[in-house]
Amino acid sequence: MPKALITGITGQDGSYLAEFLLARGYEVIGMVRRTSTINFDRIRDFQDRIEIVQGDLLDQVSLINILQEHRPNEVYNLAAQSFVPTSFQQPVLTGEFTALGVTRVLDAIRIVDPQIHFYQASSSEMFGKVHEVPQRETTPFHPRSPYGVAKVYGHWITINYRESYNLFACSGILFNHESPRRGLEFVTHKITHAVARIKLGLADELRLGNLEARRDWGYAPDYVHAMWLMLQHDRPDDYVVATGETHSVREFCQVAFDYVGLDWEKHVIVDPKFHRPAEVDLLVGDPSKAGRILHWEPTVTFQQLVRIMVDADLTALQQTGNHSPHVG
Ligand code: NAP
Ligand code: F7E
Repeated sequence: MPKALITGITGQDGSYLAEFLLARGYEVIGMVRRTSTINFDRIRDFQDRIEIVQGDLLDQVSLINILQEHRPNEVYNLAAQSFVPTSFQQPVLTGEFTALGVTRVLDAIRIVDPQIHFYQASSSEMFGKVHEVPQRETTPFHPRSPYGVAKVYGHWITINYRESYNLFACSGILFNHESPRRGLEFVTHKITHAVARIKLGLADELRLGNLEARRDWGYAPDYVHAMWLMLQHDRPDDYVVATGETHSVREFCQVAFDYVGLDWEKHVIVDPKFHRPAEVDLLVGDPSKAGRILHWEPTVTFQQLVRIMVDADLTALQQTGNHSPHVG
């Protein structure tokens, strides 16, 4: 039975990846950091089928010990401080988690078992102020936030360990991917949750920042499939994972409000509080390399994604009377 270690298992992607690997007969080890209150909402449904171990990207010894004790065949490094606005408020901590944390995991692999296949969660935020449209694996990086800068470091240290120590280390440059399990602070879930609340008469307005920003939004379960495919290939490499379509925040609002028969312009208020010190205006990926080599392609369209998320929020609110953001 193959064994996989997932850092960040309590996050959106970690929870989908764990389910995906369990369905393929993997033994799944999930690394969680110590917190005073346990937050296993996203993994509650299959918690008894995985092994939870305590460790932290800030603590090298904990990473080495986990690898020595569990001897996984594959390591998926999904843990990170992943919210861009927080990276402006806590730039040093973001660098510790999201940049240096990658080196700690790679070095633990180099020390304990260099045969491990390693996946690094790189990001389209690395392209930032884009140098070409669409963005592909060879597009130069120009990050626009401490988060983006940290991800560039994580990307290059992954390549460096592959070239220096011959590790099977892959970097997936994933464009935004969403789901009902997305954190409520990210714009897609913030919108669909507000749409559901407004529809049910629980709220009346939605305050947002830049409505003109454009993103290439895909469906998270499709994207964890791509992560796995990278580690099954006979050669480690880096891949853009995206839909190839771009839509603005404004369009996302339109489609989400329309779906429940509401006029978005009556409810959305632009609040400068949500503007960022530097913005990423336009992202759209070219996933043709992943299509050609991994035979990966997205299965959910933009319209379907919006509907999946609005439906899940409506159902959760109707069932609980309040929100249950991470379930579904
Ligand atoms: P997420 O929901 O924010 O989950 C992040 C995970 O990292 C959580 O499980 C969190 O644990 C864990 N974590 C944070 N700091 C840690 C530390 N010091 N030690 C151990 N664990 C720590 O993120 P996601 O959307 O699933 O994304 C997964 C990865 O892909 C991240 O690296 C993200 O930057 C990257 N990425 C995401 C997207 C996207 O669109 N979703 C696109 C490209 C790349 P707690 O539950 O304890 O907070
Ligand atoms: O913002 C604009 C905002 O926070 C998207 C992370 O998973 O994807 C994510 O990063 C856009 C930005 O995601 C609000 O200015 C407008 O232009 O949903 P977001 P993100 O910053 O693109 C990448 C690929 C990652 O790797 C990251 O980890 O929406 N926007 N108004 C807003 N954004 C938020 N959050 N809230 C607003 O009110």
